[in-house]
Amino acid sequence: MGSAVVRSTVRRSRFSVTKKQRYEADFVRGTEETRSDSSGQQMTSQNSGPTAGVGEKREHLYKILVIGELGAGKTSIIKRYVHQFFSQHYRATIGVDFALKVLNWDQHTIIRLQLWDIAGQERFGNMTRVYYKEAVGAFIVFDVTRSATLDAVVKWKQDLDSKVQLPDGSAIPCVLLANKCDQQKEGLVNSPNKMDEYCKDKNFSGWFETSAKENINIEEAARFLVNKILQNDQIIKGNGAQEQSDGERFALNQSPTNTKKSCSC
Ligand SMILES: Nc1nc2c(ncn2[C@@H]2O[C@H](COP(=O)(O)OP(=O)(O)OP(=O)(O)O)[C@@H](O)[C@H]2O)c(=O)[nH]1
Ligand SMILES: [Mg+2]
Repeated sequence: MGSAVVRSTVRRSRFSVTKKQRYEADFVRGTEETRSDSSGQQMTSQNSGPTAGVGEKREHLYKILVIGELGAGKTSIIKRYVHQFFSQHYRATIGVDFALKVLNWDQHTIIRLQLWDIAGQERFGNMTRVYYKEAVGAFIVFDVTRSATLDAVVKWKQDLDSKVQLPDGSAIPCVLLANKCDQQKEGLVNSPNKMDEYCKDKNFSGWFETSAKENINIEEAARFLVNKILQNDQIIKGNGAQEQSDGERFALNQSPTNTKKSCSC
C-alpha cells in the first residue's frame, strides 16, 4: 500500500469501491482475501445492508477508520493485516491511504472492510470530518513505548465522536490498540486493570495489545470490531425476519478470540 495522497480526490461524502476492486474481490470470493488501493481513486463505503451475491452470498461493506498519533503503527498494522507484511522502515502517511480486506465471514456472508489509514498529522488538519464520514467503526492506535501517544488518544476519540455517529446518534464502535507490545512499555499500559477502566471511562468498545511486527492480536481486534459493527447493523436495521435470521447466523461468530491482555468494556 503506497502512501498515495488522495487529499484532493476525497471530496464527496459518499464513496464507492472501484470497479476494479469489486472485480478483484468477487474473483477471490470463497477465501479470505485482501486487496488494497493506493491509486488515489475514490472508494465508496455503502455500509448498506447486505446484498445478494453470486451463490446467494450476502455482502457487507464497512468503512473502518484507523487513527492515532504519528508513528504509532497504523500503516504497519494495516499492512500486516492486509498483506501479512512488516517493515521497520518508517514513511509517514500523507493525507489518507486505503486498503480493502475481504473476509469470508461464514458460509453465507462476505464482509469487505474498507480500511482508511489516516495520517497522524491529520489531527492538526481540517480534513478529518471528510475522512470520517459514514465510517461504522474505528481503531485508535497508540505506541506503548511513548506514553504521549496514549495521552493524545482522548483527543482523537473526541474528534471522532464529534464528527461521525451512527444513524441513531450514538458513537461508532471504537477499539483501542496498544501497539508495539513487542517492546518495553511505558505508563498506564503496564496496568491492564487501569486500561480497562480507561476504556470504560472513554467509551471504547475494548482494547488490545498488538504488535504489527510480531503479528500479535491484529486479527483478533479486527474480528472483535466487526462483531460490534454487525450487532449495530442488526439493531439499526430493525427486527425484520431476514435480519433475525442474520442475527442467528452472526451469533455463531460473536465471541472474539481475545488473547493476550485485552478487554471488552
Ligand atoms: N517494534 C515495533 N515497531 C513497529 C510496530 N508497528 C510499527 N512499528 C514501527 O513504527 C514506525 C511507524 O510505523 P507506521 O506504521 O508508519 O506509523 P503510522 O501510525 O502509520 O504513522 P503516520 O503515518 O505518520 O501517522 C515504523 O518504523 C514501524 O516499523 C510494532 O508493532 N513493533
Ligand atoms: Mg502511516
